[in-house]
Amino acid sequence: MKKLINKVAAAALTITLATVSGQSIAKDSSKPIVIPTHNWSSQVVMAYVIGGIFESMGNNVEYVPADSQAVYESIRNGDVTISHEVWQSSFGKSFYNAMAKGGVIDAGTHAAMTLEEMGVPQWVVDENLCPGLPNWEALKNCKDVFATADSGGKGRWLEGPQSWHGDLMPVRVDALGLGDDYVVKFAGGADALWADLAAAKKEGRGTIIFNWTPNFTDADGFAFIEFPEYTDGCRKADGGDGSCGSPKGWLKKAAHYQMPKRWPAAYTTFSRMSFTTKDIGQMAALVDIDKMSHQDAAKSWLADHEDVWKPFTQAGM
Ligand code: TMO
Repeated sequence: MKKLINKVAAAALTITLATVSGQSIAKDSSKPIVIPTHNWSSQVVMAYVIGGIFESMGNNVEYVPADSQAVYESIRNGDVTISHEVWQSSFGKSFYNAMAKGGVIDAGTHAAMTLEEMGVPQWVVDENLCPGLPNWEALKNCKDVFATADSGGKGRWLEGPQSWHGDLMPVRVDALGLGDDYVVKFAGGADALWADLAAAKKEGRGTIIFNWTPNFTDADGFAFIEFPEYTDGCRKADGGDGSCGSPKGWLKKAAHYQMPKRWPAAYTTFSRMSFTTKDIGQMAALVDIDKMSHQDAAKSWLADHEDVWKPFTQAGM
């Protein structure tokens, strides 16, 4: 009797496996997968990298320029299919707000850890332009080091475009009691941050800019300022007083909730995608150092790193 049961069980298992492998060849929709592009280099290059990977699998893709906060609502309602760089500090709140309304899924986390923070080029620390940096309290004695023509005698923080995280830094300056000595100016785009880095180096002047890692600046050395530690709820938008730094954060992927059903193969691949600090730094450097177009950078990256991305497409093989 026991033997018979085993035989029956074995036969059932065989049938189950056959069925599962049969179902795994579900076909993706030929409708385009919509991939958003934002206004920093790694994100745009990675958009074309991921689009290239989907195309290599026979999928159709479409790219749309999108606001980096509003995109989560667009994913929720299906106008955009994915977001491939959800940075915790800047976009975590919008991502989870959209998810809570229904329609956005968490499609996994990249290997790279992230930080989005104000800082100075490493040489500013090495040459001791503001003794005590990168501890934030050193700023109390250095406003003149960071003054610029447009800063009204105060030290200047050159923030990224306001679309990235609104009044986060102006609130922080005041919350830390630095408002009398520092003023926040918003850059028109990421290129203005890199232009200021280059100009400051040439002129030998200190500069405080918003920057992040992974980025192309990882290679040169960039010192992020150490502010009071981030804790859940410390920001003004979350009910706190705002006197905290940014989290050492995650980098996630998001998808429209119907992507797994409409494009099962592409979704499986997307969920397995995980880029490292090195991968993302390379994608940014191809544009910001090598001056390639985003599309050419993506082609070049895909050609040189098949060992990284091909395995993402080979689930269950
Ligand atoms: C969202 N960003 C990486 C520019 O901080």
